[in-house]
Amino acid sequence: MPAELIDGKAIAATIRGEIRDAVAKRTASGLRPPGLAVILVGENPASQSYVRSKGKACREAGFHSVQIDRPATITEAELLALVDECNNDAAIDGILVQLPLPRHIDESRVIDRIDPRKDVDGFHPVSVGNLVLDKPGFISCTPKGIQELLVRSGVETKGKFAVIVGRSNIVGKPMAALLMRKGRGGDATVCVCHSATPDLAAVTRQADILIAAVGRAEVIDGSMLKPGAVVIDVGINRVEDPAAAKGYRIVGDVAFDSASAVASKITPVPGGVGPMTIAMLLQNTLESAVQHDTAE
Ligand code: BQF
Repeated sequence: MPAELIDGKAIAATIRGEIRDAVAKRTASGLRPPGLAVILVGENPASQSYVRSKGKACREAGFHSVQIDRPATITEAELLALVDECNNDAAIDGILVQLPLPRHIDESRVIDRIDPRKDVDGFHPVSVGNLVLDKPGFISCTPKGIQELLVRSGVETKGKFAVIVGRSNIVGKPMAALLMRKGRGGDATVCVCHSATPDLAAVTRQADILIAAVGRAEVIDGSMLKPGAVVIDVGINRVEDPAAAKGYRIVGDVAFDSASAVASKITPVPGGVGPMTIAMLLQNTLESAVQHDTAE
């Protein structure tokens, strides 16, 4: 019997509906809609597509949505000045600088410039510190979305052995912090594997919950899983496929068919983690707006 599908697209749509209702209530009572500013530098097609999806999701939820496009030739100083403008704009609750940035710009310097009260991507060092210290603050959208996916799919994390493959700042590290926290969607025993892990399969075979965030196509297969494991696939990889309409198709970090034969639950790619990332961006921006109301 193949694994049950964790339908991220459907769960994300439910969450976006909840957010839309909350926004409608706000505006009906005279409060302003949450505002998100997305800064896009250059013309990376994947980035353009991600930014479009974010703007569309914002508009559908009733947010005030601003997209700020700048050429790849923008200087770091100009970009920092733009972040400052957004920091000082009272209609903006969330600021997102789409990554990656051109090589001549220091990403970390730009992220550091975002007011942590508007850091809806959760990438600022203050946000990361708050997460680890269990203090209130914004949580990186992809790991937050994965935790929400597990909770809403009825996957118990407490007391489970969770293995994360990949140690990035955006997924692996914050995912580990979230799963080891106390409470809902937490209380797991967490292990983080990476390129220097000697026998990856020996570790992944112990996982009750496996989170694949490697960034390489289909490197996790069924032989690396414990029977009944819950598998979350964070990967978005292009593989050439002459038979596909665009000449390529998108696959995850998990070999889906092989893994599905062993796992109890699994997320698809596309339609798994990706849509949850967008839903959590909206949730963070709504939370930010609520914070800004009470601060006035
Ligand atoms: C889906 C991202 C790598 C690097 C920078 C839905 C998205 C993706 C997939 C999406 C991602 C990945 C985003 C699906 C935003 C997630 O249906 O499977 C939505 O828009 N994402 C990003 O902004 O920057 C990235 C991945």
